[in-house]
Formats: sequence, C-alpha cells, structure tokens
Amino acid sequence: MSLTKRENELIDKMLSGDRIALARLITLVESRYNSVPEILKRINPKTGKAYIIGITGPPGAGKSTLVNEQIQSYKKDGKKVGVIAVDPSSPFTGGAVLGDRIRMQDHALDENVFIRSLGSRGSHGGLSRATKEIIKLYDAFGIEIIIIETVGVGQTELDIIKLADTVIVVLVPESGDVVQTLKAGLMEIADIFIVNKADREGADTLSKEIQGMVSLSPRDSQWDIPVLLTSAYEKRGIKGMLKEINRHRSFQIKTNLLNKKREKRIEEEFSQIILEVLEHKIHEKLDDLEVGRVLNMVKEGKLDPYEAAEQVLSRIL
Ligand SMILES: Nc1nc2c(ncn2[C@@H]2O[C@H](COP(=O)(O)OP(=O)(O)O)[C@@H](O)[C@H]2O)c(=O)[nH]1
Ligand SMILES: [Mg+2]
Repeated sequence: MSLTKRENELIDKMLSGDRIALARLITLVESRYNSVPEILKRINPKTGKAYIIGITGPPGAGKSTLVNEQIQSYKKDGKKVGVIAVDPSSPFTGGAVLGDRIRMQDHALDENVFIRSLGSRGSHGGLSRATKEIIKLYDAFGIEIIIIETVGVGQTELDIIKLADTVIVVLVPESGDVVQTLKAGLMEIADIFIVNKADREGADTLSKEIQGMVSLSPRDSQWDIPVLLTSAYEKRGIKGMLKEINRHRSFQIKTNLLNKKREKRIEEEFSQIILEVLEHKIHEKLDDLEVGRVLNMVKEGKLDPYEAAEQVLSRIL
C-alpha cells in the first residue's frame, strides 16, 4: 500500500516544520490509521537524533510539575522539546489528563514546545506502540529532547526503559513504604531517583532509604544512581536534576551504552515489524481457509484441536 498524494503532502509539511501537520500525523497514529506503517517508513530516515527522557512514578508525585520546569529550562536554551504524557487515568474519574493539559498549556503557543496527552482508551496493543510512533514523529520533526511521562502501575511504567535513554523515577514522602514501591520493579529501571515534595516532612528519610537500597543493589554499569531532592512546587533542585540528566547522557555516550540501547531498540522494532506483517498475512489467509468450518469440527468432537491447527497451518506455511 502506498501513500496518497495528500498523505505525502502532510508528511512534507511536517518535515518542513509545520506544527499542525505534526499534530495531524500524531492523531492518525493514535487512531491506528491504515497508512501508519507507510508514514513511519517515510519519516524513518529523519529519525534517530532525539534524546529521550522517561519520567515515572506514582500519581500525584509531581511528575508533570517537574516536566513543566524542565520545559522552561530547555526553552531558555533554545531547544525544541516534545512531551508525551501517558496517563491511563480515565478523564471521567481522574481529572489528571485535564490537569496536565491545563498546566502544560503555558507552553501551548510556544513554537519550540509540543505536548501530547495519551489516554489508554482505544489503544489497541498497548500504549507503548503509539508512544513509540509519536516519538518517531517528534524526532523527525526535529525535536531534540523528548520527555515521556508515565503514571500508574505495572507494565506501562516498566516499559519506559525500552523507550527512554534516561529513566527518572519520582517518589514522594507520602508514596508509602519505600520497599513496596521499589519491589514493584522501579529499582531496576531508575537511572536517576528523585524525591520530590522535599518541602514536606519525611523527604530526607525517604531519600536516605533509597540511597541505602541503591548502594546495596547489584549494578551492571559504572553509573552511580543519584538520589536527588526536589521541590517542583518551590522550583528547588531543578538545576540539579537537569545536570544529572546531562551527566547520564554523557556517561552513556562515553561508554557506548547509548548506541547499545539504540541498537537493541532497532532489533526489537525489526522483529516486531516482521511479526506484525506475518500476523496480518495469517489473518488474511485464515479468513480464506474457512477456519470456522474446521473449528466447528473441533467443537463437535470430530477433530482434536492439535490436529486441526496442524491442518490449517500446513496450508499456510
Ligand atoms: N508540596 C508540594 N507539592 C507539589 C510539588 N510538586 C508538585 N506538587 C503538587 O502535587 C500535585 C500533583 O502534581 P502533578 O505534577 O500533577 O503530579 P503527577 O501526577 O505526578 O504528574 C499538584 O497539586 C502539584 O502542585 C512539590 O514539590 N511540593
Ligand atoms: Mg502528571
């Protein structure tokens, strides 16, 4: 399938710096539009330059507030920055998505700042896929720093390590038992720990606890995971955070870790593309092969499922 003239024009516009074209393409990607693979294929040569920062932690930890401060700072340096806020909380109950939008709207009219919130609704095959694709669009657009904010528990939170070059885990004094939090897998993914809301009681203790865990945990690189105290609210500790992000970036360049991470990502992407194409082709064939008829025979007990699957597969492969 090739792109239509209109689709090609939209991509041309985006590549020449048109923000509206970028927003349209993101919408297409989010809606799992048919031409997405072709779009990504066309923009691929323009990608690979952006630095990707992941920021994760419990809801309410102050991630968006911290991201806001980061944006301000990158803006001052004249850098283009793109944010993807992956927020699975429903807009009907949580209000966090709306909150993010309102606060980040300070930058909405800024030429060099782009913000997109992603809900989990209708995400077919996970948030990470749409996130990955939006990263590519941002990257091709010429955005130098991409920040992904994820919230919640489980896979989305941990998946960030596959996408981000630097992972920041934000905790707060009230996030409860530190051991529990770290058991959730956050220990393994953090390149930088932040204890936010340092203006509140308990921040020092938490920071020491994390420090203790960090020093005990086995490490496979020479990177010393910093534990930083910030108060996003009072704009304290922001410079330190940015400095550590830069230090981590330099460390990874010096030790070739950044290249290794990117190669790994390409590897995963490559096998994912193959699997997707195969899956698609198999589904097409299955429709042709009257699988329903074979399935009915299994249901009626005339054929066992293994034999049935073998029969069908032998006609595909
Ligand atoms: N006291 C205090 N409140 C903060 C700080 N950072 C953020 N907040 C507040 O915590 C709430 C949640 O912040 P938000 O950035 O939306 O958290 P997120 O869910 O992690 O993105 C908001 O009301 C913020 O104003 C901080 O350093 N200190
Ligand atoms: Mg948020």
